[in-house]
Amino acid sequence: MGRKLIPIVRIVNVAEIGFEQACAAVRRTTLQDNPEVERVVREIVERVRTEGDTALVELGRRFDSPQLTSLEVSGEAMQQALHTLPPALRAVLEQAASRITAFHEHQKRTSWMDARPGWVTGQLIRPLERVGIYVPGGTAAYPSTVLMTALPARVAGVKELVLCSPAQKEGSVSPLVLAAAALAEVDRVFAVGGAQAVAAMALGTQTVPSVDKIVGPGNVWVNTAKKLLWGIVDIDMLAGPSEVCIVADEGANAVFVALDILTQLEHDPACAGYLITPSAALAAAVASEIERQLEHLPRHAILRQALERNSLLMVTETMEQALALANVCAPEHLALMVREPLALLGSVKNAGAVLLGDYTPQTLGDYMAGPSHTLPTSGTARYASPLHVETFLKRTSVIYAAPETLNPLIPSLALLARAEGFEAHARAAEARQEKTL
Ligand code: HSO
Ligand code: ZN
Repeated sequence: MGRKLIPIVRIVNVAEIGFEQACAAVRRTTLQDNPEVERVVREIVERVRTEGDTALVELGRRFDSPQLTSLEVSGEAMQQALHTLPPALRAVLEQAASRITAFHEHQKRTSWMDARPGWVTGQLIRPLERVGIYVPGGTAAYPSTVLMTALPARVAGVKELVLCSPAQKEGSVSPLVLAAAALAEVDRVFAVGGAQAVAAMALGTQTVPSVDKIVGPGNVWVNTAKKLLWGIVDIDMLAGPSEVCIVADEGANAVFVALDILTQLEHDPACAGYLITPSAALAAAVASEIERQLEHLPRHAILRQALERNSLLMVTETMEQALALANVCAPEHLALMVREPLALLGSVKNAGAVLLGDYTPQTLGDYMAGPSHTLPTSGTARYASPLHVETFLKRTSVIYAAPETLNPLIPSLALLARAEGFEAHARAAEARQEKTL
């Protein structure tokens, strides 16, 4: 039988390699600049800018489907996709949708005013007018991603939602994606993928309208385009390949750990999976469980690459060290498969989402729990947050002063203005001095 002599999954010991090396091993580098990708993306952006739809059709036929004819998917086709969905699947999407909406309702914010006699400061909170959602295609279809991006935007009150997703072989967007778009009341869908989709939504073409913000995960081309076009358009984040880091104790179930790692790795060869545990026995059990499961999974070719390239089982000296390494990793998903997960929650600093305990599989977070599965990856959880309602809101500051409130501040304003060398600033304040007496 074809037993592999070389193990696919690596186990390393922090005691052997040292803490610094261990940190380096769990740091992701997928967002590093790639000049060659940038050069190609710049060319695509320029083509979309100058040729508009012509470029979208030509690039779409070349990269996505030679059958591509129409860039926009009709509203009837979206409704049709929803109505031909198997009823059980539709019910599940609806169930997910209502949980996602309910979760995000908690995040709603309204304008606020600190109003005192003669004085108001505050903030207007307004939804973005038009948002573009990118939904990846490739080897999978992502109706769940449609819900996880469109519904928080709907809760925020975004007026118009457009969506781009690459054409499948048959020449149009996946019917599952269309059905989810219809369910989430996305206004318009375009069969456009990759960097050209981001360029189209940022710059606008004859068919694709320009938007105020582009959200959603994507491959390196999509993320590079988002990075290059940021400023012309806002972006949510650079959401790259899925990642999971599992911190587990000796009581964890090796089958659960193995399957949760495989869950996030099956998306793409660039995905990453880590187990960090003080238990050498658990690491060994998980390694053999992963190898055992691997051959029976349909996406084993992808899994094998992700395991070989970006995955690691790490044995630490203590649980504290395991958590310290998880914070260095700053993974998209952190699972705490320990006996008392709540006791460790306080030590979590950097993670897109934390899943607690043995019975919170990655699958639940990816589909049903409620929080968006569009999460910061590649260590950006050091500073970034999940896609949430605020992603689709902006703030405008409000300031009002009555004469009697302004008056005592005028000397201070004038002093500071002159210190900065701004005479007009000073005089604009002084001109309002109340001449009393
Ligand atoms: N794991 C992905 C989300 C997803 N999983 C969609 C299945 N479908 C985010 O990292
Ligand atoms: Zn997933």
